[in-house]
Formats: sequence, structure tokens, C-alpha cells
Amino acid sequence: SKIASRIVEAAKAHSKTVEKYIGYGTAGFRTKADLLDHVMFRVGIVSALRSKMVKASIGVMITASHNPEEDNGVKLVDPHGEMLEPAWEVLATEIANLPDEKLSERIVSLIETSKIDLSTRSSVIVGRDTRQSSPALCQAVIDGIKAVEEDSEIANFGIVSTPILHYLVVCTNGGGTYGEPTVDGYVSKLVNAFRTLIGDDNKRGKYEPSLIIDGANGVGAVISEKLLKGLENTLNVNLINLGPPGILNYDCGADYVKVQQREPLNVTSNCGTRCASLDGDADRLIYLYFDDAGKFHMLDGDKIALLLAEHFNDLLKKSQLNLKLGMVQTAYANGSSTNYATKVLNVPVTCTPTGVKFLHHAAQEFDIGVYFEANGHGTTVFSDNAIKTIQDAASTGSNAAAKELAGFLNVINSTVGDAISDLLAVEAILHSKGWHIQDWDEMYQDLPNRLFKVSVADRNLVTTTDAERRVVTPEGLQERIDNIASKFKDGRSFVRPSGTEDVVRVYAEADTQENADKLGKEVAAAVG
Ligand code: NG1
Ligand code: ZN
Repeated sequence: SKIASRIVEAAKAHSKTVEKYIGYGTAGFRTKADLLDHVMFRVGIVSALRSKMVKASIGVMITASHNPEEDNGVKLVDPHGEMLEPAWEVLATEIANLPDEKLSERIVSLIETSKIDLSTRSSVIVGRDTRQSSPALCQAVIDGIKAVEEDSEIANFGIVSTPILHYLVVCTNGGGTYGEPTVDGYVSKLVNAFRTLIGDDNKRGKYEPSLIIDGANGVGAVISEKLLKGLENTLNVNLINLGPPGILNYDCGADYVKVQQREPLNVTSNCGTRCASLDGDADRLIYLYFDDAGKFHMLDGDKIALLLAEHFNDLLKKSQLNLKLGMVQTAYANGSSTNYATKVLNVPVTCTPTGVKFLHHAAQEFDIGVYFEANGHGTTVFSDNAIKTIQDAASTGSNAAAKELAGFLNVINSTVGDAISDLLAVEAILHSKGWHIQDWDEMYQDLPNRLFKVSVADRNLVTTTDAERRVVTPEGLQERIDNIASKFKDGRSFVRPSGTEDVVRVYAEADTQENADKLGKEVAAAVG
């Protein structure tokens, strides 16, 4: 057939020379950049076919997020901005790993079994991060799309953040109801929403409109620069770690700050203001500051989630709107944050397994669903009912709290966790409350905690249940963990196989850092 011969021809420039098996994990395909050319080409083919099958635009994002510069990766985005359907993750993995000579035959059989109508024009939206390897890998994706159909509609947006790519997919398929499907459309949507929320006076109480943004030397810096032009008199930002010659994610960015529990490069203890660290593709956000005594404080995804939940809870009470607010966390959420939500705010918390698609899905059970991973990835989703109720109340004049909620509807990128949109939401809340970052930090005190990695022969021998909080196999392990944890005040520990690294992760928290470390070490010994 014609398509088979086109694929054979195009594949010559992207032949599979790598033996390593590469799977589509929670973060898509991700490994060393020089192993990915054939994977990208094949992902291009898969995206074009998926687009034909669902008769909508599909997104392809080339990035390895917070990983080092020499890594890269790729993720597919389904029409409503959600992660790729699981069955197609399996399919993508199979196709990525086929030997060259099996490729075209498999594609033809896929077209037949899935009844893909080749006369539907493929439409793919492509974006990439700032890595040096990204342009060539992007071209490989485009070659794959064109191998399926020379005349495919390809919208190549060049350097964009992962959340912008999700936004573009949603806007394109939604016929513009969510926003205009361009980077400028995204920037002006956020700028206008933020300026409306802040109003005429950008100072209030202890809130000062100045901060440092750590761009992780990646795309977050590029986008922040565009956005800040529109916010010149509203937010006073010192943008650091702007990119080359700085190395992507190296000693900076959200993951570095969260894992190392320290400030990024180019921030000092006397910097005099708060700092917001983005990760390499700008979908994670972590805040930090130094107190008057020079002590470092970090405000992670849990603290961000609680700030949002508390404020939305307040606004719902004040506006007297009857909407159901809830939160979604994973087992990695600090116990104090869950406690604050359920006991102090009376907001229900759902716990899901690791992976944003699970959190996103669970959040949609609420009218207003705030979800965050502790590592700073998250957002808020609003039900159709919530959007209508809030907009109706806001348009009828005097309900100031409803108007403020309507402002948050616009500033929040509900399609996926978005560091820049989350940052604006946090700043708007601190402004609304007249808070210093220290007031926010003191909402609750994190329990000391520690994360360990244990290398084992086969990490998949560890299986879990109850949103990864309890071990099923190996038999007897959960009982041992329970016994160990019961010896520590506020002790909580769980283990699970990582979805992105060849390790078993051990999490431990307790009343003191010493106890958290000790608990974690004992549990790690029981695992390994
Ligand atoms: P794994 O490797 O499955 O623990 C890590 C993060 C997740 C998520 C994914 C995808 C932790 C403990 N785990 O997953 O939260 O971000 O990577 O990038 O941070
Ligand atoms: Zn990221």
C-alpha cells in the first residue's frame, strides 16, 4: 500500500540503531537524548494516526522536564488536554520498540484493526523545550507525521512550556471557548486575569509585589519574560537562571529545591524576598524564602494546595455559593497538610496513586477540585456547574467574593499543572490576604520527612494497594513496616516501585528529622 511504502522510505532517515527497550511511562518516553531519534519518528506516526482516529488535534510535547540537559523525552496529549489513553500508551511502546523491518507492516495492521479512516486529515500540535537536542528530535516527529500523510496539518509552536502545549490542544479542539490557541493568547489571558484580580493597588497589608523567579535555565524563563512585559506595573520580578550559558536544571529549578531542600543557584540568604522556582518545562512550582535569622524555608506543592483550598473555601463561604470543594493528594503529601485540610478546613481529601492523570481525574469529582503532588505539580479544576454558578453570581453586581472566584477561573490553567499560572494564583491570594510568605508558611508546620531510594533486583516484585499506601507483596513486608512505624511518634512510612526509575522509593515522616531518617532507614533495610 501507499502508506506502507511511504513509511519504509521515511524510516530510512530514522532507523532504529538502539537495542535498549524504551517504554511509555508516567512521563511518556524519557531517556538519554541520543537514544530517541527513532522513538520520535514513530511517535510522529502514532500521533497522526491517533488524530485520524479521534478526528481531533493531538499534542506532542518534546521535553524531559526536570531531568539533566542530556536527557530528552516525549509525551502525547489527547484532545481535551488529558494524558494519552492507556491502551495507546501500550501501543506506542510496542511501535517504538519494533525492529525497522516490522514497522510499516504493524502500522498497516493497526489502521485495519482500529478502523482508522485515512481520509480524515491528521492534525498535530507540536512543542518542545529548550534542550539542545530538541530541534532535531522535533524534526523526527514531524517526519513521522508526514510519513502518514504528507499534507497533515502540523502546528509547530517551537519552544513552549508543557502546560502551554496542553492549553493549545484544548483551545484548538474547543473552538476557542477556553482561549485563543496561540502563545500570545495564553500570555494575554493570564496577564488580564491577574491584573483584574490585583486591581489598582498592588500592595496590601504585608504583601509586597516583588519576588525572584528561578527559570531553571529553561522554557519557564522564556515564557516568564513574555508574561512579565504585560505585568510591569503589577509585579516586580527579578528573573534569574535565564538559560544559556546557565545549564538546564543544573543546581536550580523546582526539583533541585525540593529534593536538596535548599536554595537554587543565584539566590542568597540575604536576597530579602521570596523566590519561586520553576522546573525545566515549567509545570512544577516550589516557593522558598529565608527568614530574618537566615533560616531556609521551602513551600512545596502541599503548601500551595492548602493556600488555594483555604482561599477558595473562604470565597465560597463569603459568596454563599453552594459548590463542593475538595482536594486530591498522593501518599507523598505531608501528613500535616492532609490534617489541616480535613480537620481545620473541613475540606475532603482524596488520595490517589502517583501520576497526575490519577489526581486530575479524581479532582473532577468535585465542583472545585484542587490537586497537587508534593513536588509542586498541580492545578485546580472546575466543573461546568461551578463555572456557570460562579460566572452568574459574578455578573450580577455586588457579590465581590464571586467576582474574585471568577478571576481565579481565568488565571488558573485547568488543563494541567502549570507553574506560571499557579504562581500568579499564589501571588493573587497572598495579595488578597495581605500576607507575607511567612504567614503562608505558618498555616501549618510540615512534619519532618525523608525520601530514600532502594535498588533491588526487580522493583516490580513490590506491589501495593490503597493508593500505594499499603504493600501487598512481598508477603509480610507491610506487617514489618507497621511494626517499625509504630515505634515512632507521628510515624508514617510507605514503599512503592518508582514508575520512572529503577528503584523502590521509601517515604518516612515522624515528629523529628532524626526520627524520620531513622524510620526511613529501618524500612529501607526491610525492603532491600
Ligand atoms: P515515580 O518515579 O513513579 O516516583 C516521579 C514522581 C512523581 C511524578 C513522576 C512523573 C515523586 C516521589 N515521584 O514518579 O510525583 O512527578 O515522577 O514525573 O516525586
Ligand atoms: Zn516538568
